[in-house]
Amino acid sequence: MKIGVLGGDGYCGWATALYLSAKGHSVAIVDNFARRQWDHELGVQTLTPVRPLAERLRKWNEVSGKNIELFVGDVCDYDFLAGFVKSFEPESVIHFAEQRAAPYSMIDRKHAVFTQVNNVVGTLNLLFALRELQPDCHLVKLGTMGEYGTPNIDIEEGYITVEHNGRKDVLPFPKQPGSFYHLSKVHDSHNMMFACKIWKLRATDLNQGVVYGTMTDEVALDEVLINRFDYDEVFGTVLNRFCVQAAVGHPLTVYGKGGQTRGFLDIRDTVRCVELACLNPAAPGECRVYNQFTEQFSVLELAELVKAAGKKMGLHVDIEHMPTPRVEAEQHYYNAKHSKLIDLGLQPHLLSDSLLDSLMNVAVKYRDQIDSSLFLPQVDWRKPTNERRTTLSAAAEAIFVAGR
Ligand code: NAD
Ligand code: USQ
Repeated sequence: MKIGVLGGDGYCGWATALYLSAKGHSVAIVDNFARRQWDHELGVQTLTPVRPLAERLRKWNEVSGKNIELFVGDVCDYDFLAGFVKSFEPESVIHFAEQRAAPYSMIDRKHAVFTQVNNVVGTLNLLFALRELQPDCHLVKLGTMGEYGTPNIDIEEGYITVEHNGRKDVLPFPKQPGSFYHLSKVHDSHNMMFACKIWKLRATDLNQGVVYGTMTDEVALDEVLINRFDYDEVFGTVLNRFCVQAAVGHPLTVYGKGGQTRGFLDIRDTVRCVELACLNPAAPGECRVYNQFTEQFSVLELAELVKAAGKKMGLHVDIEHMPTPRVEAEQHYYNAKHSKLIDLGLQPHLLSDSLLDSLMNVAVKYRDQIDSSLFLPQVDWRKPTNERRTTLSAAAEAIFVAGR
């Protein structure tokens, strides 16, 4: 297939682009390198030595003999995006190109506005470009499990049958997201459902859980291909952070009681899920939703697992409960359905099999690069204005100004 990977310089996008290319699909990456600028803005760096995209693509060509096309630009720039769709003519577009950190969206007003403009406008532009130029193309869009929040009932895959006053209907599952970032995904979901209904576009919304790990078969071929491993308080996801903290003997930063339960998946399952969605496209007019995760854990369970894995490696690991900077339930019911991708053939990698190889070993290997000052949370959901952080990167500022 001809597959466009929007956000292909990022964590999920890079692993996915290489995996699909290795499988023989014809792949093009679209990215404006915004994420690299946000790292500079915050003064943070991924643990692993991520190379410039052009260098990564040259190395991929050298080791695999395959070519990935590159379109550098902003999906919020309609002319650029339409130019990509017109020239590449994708059969599937995978849309990863958003600002994806909940803490980044909660820094202050500017970062909240920027996150929602970047994410919602990018997706709207894509919907319009597909309608105008490539209406049969299947949109595979990354949503998030966090759109649902933590309701006191089972979470379905996108839709729920409701009986009310003697009548029955299938309706979108209620959304109760926990950050302005997660809210941007809810807005995207609504825009996609509406566009599929009125224009008969075809779309799959992949409500992904928290991704962990850095190694995939393709990334492991050469260090120049290495993927991101974020561990700072803004972009670092919880399991990656705990492994890096364990590697340098820093107590694991469990927010509050640690009963926050989420769905998790290995990056190797992210790439496979996306491929399964592409190979089994939605029908015209259909906006289907898959919950994309393989196992659920509480934050405290993860901390205990990392502590035990650390012990096997001779590391002494402590767990520290600290006041949560977020507004979220610290103990709650959580049971989210996730069978649709399994039904399509996903064979999950389990955390118990990959914790040491794919995570702890990488954290220990790059231990010298770890900056412990990035561990403690500074972004506080209850106090959004932090003067130190009110400067946006130049690219973000331009989008903020355009969208305010
Ligand atoms: P990432 O920040 O590593 O990658 C995102 C990429 O998109 C970056 O390379 C960035 O430069 C690019 N980008 C952002 N805005 C853009 C724009 N306007 N134009 C062009 N390029 C743009 O993020 P990730 O972890 O790879 O996440 C990818 C997607 O998956 C996001 O939509 C995220 O919400 C979703 N997701 C991620 C996780 C996770 O744990 N990482 C979990 C669930 C869902
Ligand atoms: N947490 C800690 N200690 C830490 C870091 C986080 O206890 O040091 C807790 C958080 O309070 C939260 C949970 O761990 O309860 C998960 O936090 P996270 O930062 O790993 O994940 P989150 O903010 O939810 O966002 C990440 C990705 C986002 C994606 C989302 C999937 O950054 O792009 O959408 O995971 S989900 O959580 O299913 O919505």
